[in-house]
Amino acid sequence: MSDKLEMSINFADDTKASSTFKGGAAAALNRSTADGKVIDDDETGIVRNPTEVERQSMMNFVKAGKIVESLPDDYASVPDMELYLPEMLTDAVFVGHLVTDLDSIAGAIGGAALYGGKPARASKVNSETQFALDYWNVEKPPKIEDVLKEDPDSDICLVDHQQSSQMNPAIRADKVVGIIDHHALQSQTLVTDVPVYIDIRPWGSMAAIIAHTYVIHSRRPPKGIAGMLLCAILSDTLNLQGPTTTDWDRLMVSVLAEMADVDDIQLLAQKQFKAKSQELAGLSAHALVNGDAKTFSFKASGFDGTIYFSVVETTDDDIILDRASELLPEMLASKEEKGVDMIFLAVVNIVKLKSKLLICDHLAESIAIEAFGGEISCNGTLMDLGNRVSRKKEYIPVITSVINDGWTKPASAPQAEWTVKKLGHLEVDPSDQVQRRGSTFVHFNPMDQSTAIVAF
Ligand SMILES: [Mn+2]
Repeated sequence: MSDKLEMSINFADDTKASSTFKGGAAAALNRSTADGKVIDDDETGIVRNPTEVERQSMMNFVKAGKIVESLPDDYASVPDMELYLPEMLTDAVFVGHLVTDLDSIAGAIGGAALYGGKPARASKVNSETQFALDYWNVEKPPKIEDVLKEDPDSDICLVDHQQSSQMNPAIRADKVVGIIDHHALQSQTLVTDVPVYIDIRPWGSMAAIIAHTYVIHSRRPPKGIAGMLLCAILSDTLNLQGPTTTDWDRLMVSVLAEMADVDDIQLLAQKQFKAKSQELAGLSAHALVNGDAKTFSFKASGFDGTIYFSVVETTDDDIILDRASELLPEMLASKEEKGVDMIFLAVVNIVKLKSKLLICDHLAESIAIEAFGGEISCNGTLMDLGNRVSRKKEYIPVITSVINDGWTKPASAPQAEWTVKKLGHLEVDPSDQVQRRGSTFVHFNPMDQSTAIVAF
């Protein structure tokens, strides 16, 4: 366990009883154990490591609570100097990028509410965004085309982008009065004739910038907007795990969770990822493997180590399983990166209520055979788990009994299909997906016993 985590747990213990702050951490704190774990399920009593978003919220919830508590109920009592907001944004239309995402929609809604403008959407909202709108009961912003048809002279504040190629074509460049963004300034950055209001910060999400601006202007966003901004940070940072995540994103997650009254940040993140998984086109292999993963520790005679268990819930598991040659190496890379001993990825079809398990090495295969005994295909990399669908109730308890009942590592190790040659690094692509780049793997083909180097 890291020193940081140890500190947070002690800290949490001191404040658990007395604190009225939540900051998304209430559930994790209530379920935390003396040795820094979290009870995953009351019935089975199985414990796991805190997820990153739980770990961060357990570290930040008191700080965040105090920040929120310090905001005046009536900000008119704050000196004007501290309330400065750029007048040029008043009445502007706030709009995000094409192929729009949650950060763009939440940023437009939050920015419009903060600066006194109107939100709009640049394109159709995705399933993750629709989830957040429904969850927080916030109205979907109108189409930018419709807003501009009604009022063609509207000023525009671009949020979550500043590249002209990402702008909705209905927007005239000379109407842009503001840009609030967190992306690099590249060759297609918008050119303007006059100075515009610009707030670009190298943070993990645009929503964190809006949240922070609310706070430094002594304002509280309404609960629904705080919730939208919270979900947007979780989306862009892959639940605070992405490489662009900053301490500001981490702190704003706790501040917004406090404002939005969130008890269980992990549960919210899980529900959101499930909604995101309904549209698989934009999901990277890294996001699929790490979007909803939990780490379980074991201490038995035959196995003393950790298992990283990922779940992707989807309506179309074939689309995911078709990407096995991308997912299996990513599983191995994530295993190495997270420093765990074993990794599984269960792909759950939530319509048929059936699941399949991706297996990337012989250790995992051996446990899976004893635990589930399902039919194995694809050279030992895929097991049919039948109608099991719950990690909490049906996967982990069975694996736990197998290990506690004396499972031991198989003696001989057949050549693995995939091995990591070079881990590479994580980066955030232009559509804000966390991707692995610069990695190489060795692929062994058991059919003809050949090997090949595959780069991602
Ligand atoms: Mn963004």
